[in-house]
Amino acid sequence: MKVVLIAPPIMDMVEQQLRPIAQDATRNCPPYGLYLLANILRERQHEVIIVDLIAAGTNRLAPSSRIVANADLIGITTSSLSWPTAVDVIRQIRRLHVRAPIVLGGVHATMFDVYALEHFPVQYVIRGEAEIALPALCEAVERNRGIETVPNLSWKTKTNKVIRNPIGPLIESADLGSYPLPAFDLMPRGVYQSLSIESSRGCAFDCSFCSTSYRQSWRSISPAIFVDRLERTMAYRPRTICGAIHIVDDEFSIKTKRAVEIVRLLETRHLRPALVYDTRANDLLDDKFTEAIAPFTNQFLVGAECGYDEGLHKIGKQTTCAKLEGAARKLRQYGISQRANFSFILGLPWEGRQEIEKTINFASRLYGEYGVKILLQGYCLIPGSRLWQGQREKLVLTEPMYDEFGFFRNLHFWYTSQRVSPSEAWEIEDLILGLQWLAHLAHPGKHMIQHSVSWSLSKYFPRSILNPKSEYAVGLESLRQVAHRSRSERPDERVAEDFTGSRGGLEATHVSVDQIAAPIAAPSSGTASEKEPRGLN
Ligand code: B12
Ligand SMILES: C[S@@+](CC[C@H](N)C(=O)[O-])C[C@H]1O[C@@H](n2cnc3c(N)ncnc32)[C@H](O)[C@@H]1O
Ligand code: SF4
Repeated sequence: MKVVLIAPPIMDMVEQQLRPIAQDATRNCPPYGLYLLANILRERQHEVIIVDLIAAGTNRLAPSSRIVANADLIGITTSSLSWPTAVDVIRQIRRLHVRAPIVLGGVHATMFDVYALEHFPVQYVIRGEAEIALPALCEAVERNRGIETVPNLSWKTKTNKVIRNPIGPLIESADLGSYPLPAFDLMPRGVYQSLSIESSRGCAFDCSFCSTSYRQSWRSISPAIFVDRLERTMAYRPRTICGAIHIVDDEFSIKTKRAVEIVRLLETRHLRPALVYDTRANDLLDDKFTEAIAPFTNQFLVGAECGYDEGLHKIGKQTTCAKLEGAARKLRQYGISQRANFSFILGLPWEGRQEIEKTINFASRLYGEYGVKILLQGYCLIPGSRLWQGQREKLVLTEPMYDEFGFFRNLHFWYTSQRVSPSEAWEIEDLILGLQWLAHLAHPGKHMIQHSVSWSLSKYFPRSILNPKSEYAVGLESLRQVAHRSRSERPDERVAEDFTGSRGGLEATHVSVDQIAAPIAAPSSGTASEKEPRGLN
C-alpha cells in the first residue's frame, strides 16, 4: 500500500510569520523513528514517501498535496512541542478532502491517544514502539480486518468509540539491531547537520522533570552490531552538512564498559565517526570511558540540572555537585571540556531566586575553572514528566493546552511553574547577561554560556513596564489624570499630578500627606475628607 509519513516541525510566530524554531530551525538530525519506520515498511513491500516538513522548514502541505491525496495511509510523528504543527497538518489534510486514515505515533500521541482520537479527524494512534505495530496496522487496513489484534493500537470504531488494544512486548535487546537502517536515501541532501543512529533504547533512571518514554527500562544493541550499523550509516554522511553522527540514545554511556567496547571496535575497524551523544556526569568519572571516547567526540550533553545537592536529590538524578565538578575536571584532563554542554534547568517548581542563583553560580564556576560550555534552560512544563503528571492530576494542566502554536509562552504556564516574580526573573536575566558578557570576552564567538529569555517573560512582562522609574502613569492612574479638573477651577485641591516626574518611590513628592494617610479605597486625586463622588453631575 502507499504510505505517506509526515514529520511536522516545532513552529511559532516569529516576526509575524509562522517559522520553525528551536532545534528545528537548525535541523540537527533527521527524526530517527520516522525514517526507521519508512524502511521497515519498505521491507514489507509498501511504497513509502516521507514528507519531511522539518527539512522543508514549513507547515505547508500544499506542495505535497498530490502525494498526500494518493496515500492509503498517512502517518504523522508527534512530540509535544511539534503537536500544534501536527494539528495544523491534520486539518490541512482534511481540507484537501483526503479521506485516507491517519495514524499518529510518537511521544505526544502516546500520552494523549484518547484525546487525539476524540478531538481530531484521525483514526489510529500507535502507543510507544511501532516497529511491529505499524506493519501490522498496514496489513489490517489493506485487508480491512484484524484491527483488534494490532498491538499498541488505539482506534475508533464506526460509532466513534475509542478502543485501546493491549501493548505488545517491548522489543528485546537482541532484536533492536535487527531492523533496517533508517531510510536515509529519502533524506534531502544538505539540510540536516548530522545523521542519527540508535545504540540503546530507554533509560535506567526516572528524573522528575524528564519526559522520556522508556524509563527504568534500558535495552541495547550489541557493540558489534551497533558498529556495523554505524559504518553503514557513515556512508550517508555526504548528505549532511557537517557529517557528524548523533547517537539518539537517552543515555549513551549508561554502561561505560559497553561504550568502551564500542570505541575499541571503532579503533580496530579504523572508523573515525564524529559522535554527538548524551551522557551523565557519573559515567564521565570512569577514566576508561572518558579517555576512550574523547577522540571520537564532536559534541555531547551532560544532564547537570542543578548547582545544589538538594535539587539534584529532589530530581532523582543520582549524582551530586561534587560529581558534576569531578566530571568537568576529567573533561579538562582529556582535552574535551569545550565540546561538553552541561545542561542546567532554572526555575524548577520548588526553586526561588536563591536556588536559581546557586545553580547559575555553580554552572559559571564549572565554565570558569574547567572550560565546559553551559546551557541554562528555563524549566518547561513539557508533558510526560513526573512533575507534569502531578499538575495534570490536579487539572492545573490539561491536554488542550498543548494544541495551539506558542503554548509554551502561555501565561498560565508561567504562573503554574514559576516561584520568582517577573522583576526577580529580570534580575536573574541581568546576572546571566553579565556572565555571558564576561564569557564573550574570554572566548569571543564561542557562546560558552547559552541561555534564552523566557518567552512569557519578554512578552508579558517586558522590562519597560516593570521599571518603577517609568515616567508615565498607567491604567487607572492615567484615567485619574484625564479626569482632573484644572487647578484654577479647584484651587483648594492638592492633586498627585506629575507629568514629568516618576510614579511612586521617594520622587513622588507631589502626593499629599492626606493621600498617604487616606484609606486605599479613597479617590487618590481627592482628599480623604471628600465624601461625594465627583464628575457625576
Ligand atoms: C534524539 C533526541 C533529540 C534530538 C534529535 C531530534 C530528532 N530530530 O530526531 C535533538 C537534540 C535535536 C532533540 C531536540 C529536541 N527534543 Co528531543 N529527544 C531525543 C530523544 C533522546 C530520542 C528520539 C529518538 O530518536 N528516539 C528513538 C526513536 C526510535 O524513538 P521515537 O522517535 O520515539 O520513535 C518510535 C515511536 O515513538 C514511534 N513513532 C515515532 N514516530 C512515529 C510516527 C508514526 C506514524 C507512528 C505510527 C509511530 C511513530 O515509533 C518509533 C519506533 O518505535 C528523545 C527521547 C527518546 N528516548 O525518545 C528526546 C525527546 C523526544 N526530546 C524532547 C524534547 C523536549 C526536545 C526539544 C524540545 C528540546 C529543546 N529544548 O529544544 C527539542 C525538540 C525537537 C523536536 N523536533 O521535537 C522530549 C519530548 C517530550 C515531549 N513530551 O514531547 C524527549 C522525550 C526527551 C525528554 N527526555 O524529555 N531531541
Ligand atoms: C533530554 S535531557 C537528557 C539528558 C541526559 N539523558 C542526562 O540525563 O544526562 C537533556 C537536557 O534537557 C534539559 N531538559 C529536559 N527537560 C526539560 C524541561 N522540561 N525543562 C527544561 N529543561 C529540560 C535538561 O537539562 C536535560 O538534562
Ligand atoms: S534526564 Fe536523562 S537520566 Fe534522567 S530520566 Fe531523562 S534521560 Fe534518563
